[in-house]
Amino acid sequence: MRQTGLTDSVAQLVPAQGDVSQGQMFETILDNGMLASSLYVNIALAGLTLLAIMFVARGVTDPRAKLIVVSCMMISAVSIASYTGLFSGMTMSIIEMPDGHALAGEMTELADGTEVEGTISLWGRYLTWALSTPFILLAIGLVAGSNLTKIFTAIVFDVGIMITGLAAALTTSSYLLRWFWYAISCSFFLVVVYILLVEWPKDAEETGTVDIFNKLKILTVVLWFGYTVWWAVGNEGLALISDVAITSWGYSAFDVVAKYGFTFLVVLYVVKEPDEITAGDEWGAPSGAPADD
Ligand code: RET
Repeated sequence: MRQTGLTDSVAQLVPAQGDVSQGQMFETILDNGMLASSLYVNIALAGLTLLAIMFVARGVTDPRAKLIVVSCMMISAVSIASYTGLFSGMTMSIIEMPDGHALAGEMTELADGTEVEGTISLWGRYLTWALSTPFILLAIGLVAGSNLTKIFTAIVFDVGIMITGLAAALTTSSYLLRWFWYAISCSFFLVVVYILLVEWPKDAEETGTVDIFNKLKILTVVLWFGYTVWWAVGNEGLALISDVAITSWGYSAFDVVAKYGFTFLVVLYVVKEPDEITAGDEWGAPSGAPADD
């Protein structure tokens, strides 16, 4: 069937998938229990986290505290949507690795027994990250009491990490180019690390949130480096871990702490509405709004 519009453009971007349909991809995931569970565990945990936040934070009244809570809710909401995209076979493809890659020439057997040339790429994961990680950084930046410039800078470089990571994962023309994209992505990552390790600690010190900020900072920096190293050793990089399901489970294990563990730390701190976090009823109101007295 002819594809149109957005699907057409995506089809041009995503390396040729031969005749593998979305249905065949979906069946193949279902058939691979380990791969499937690495995805639905994320959907389930995100759902439970959302429910838990709704319950724990139902009494929060301060608008600034609420913004941090909403930011945390978005981490899970985005994950539900984008992992459903992956699970349904929509944002994953069979791609043929370039010469030089350890999995070049590899064949994949689909659930219906057909053998196709290439390996499974869960490229939707990078889209997920591009949409969910900005909310992680927004939450930390707000906890640190940082300014718009630094929060914006952290977020745009973060989106840059994920989009160039997507490019690294989808490059099939040259093995070297895959690593070139990876290097670009890492340089964006260093900007985020700089903000986390140098800029925001100063802000958190001034704001008085240094204790909680330090926990979030360490958790984030350590785990985010984990993702970076995992890519290099996983099936898309050096393929020291060549199995797509194990690679996927590694990311999901990081996710549990980087998203859900992180969310609990932030929300449990914010619901107490400490003075360092709150900003009063007028916060964020249109500047011309009449005072409430
Ligand atoms: C990639 C590969 C290219 C180089 C770098 C990467 C870093 C990824 C990171 C991901 C963090 C994801 C999180 C997800 C939570 O939902 C794209 C793996 C630097 C830091 C926190």
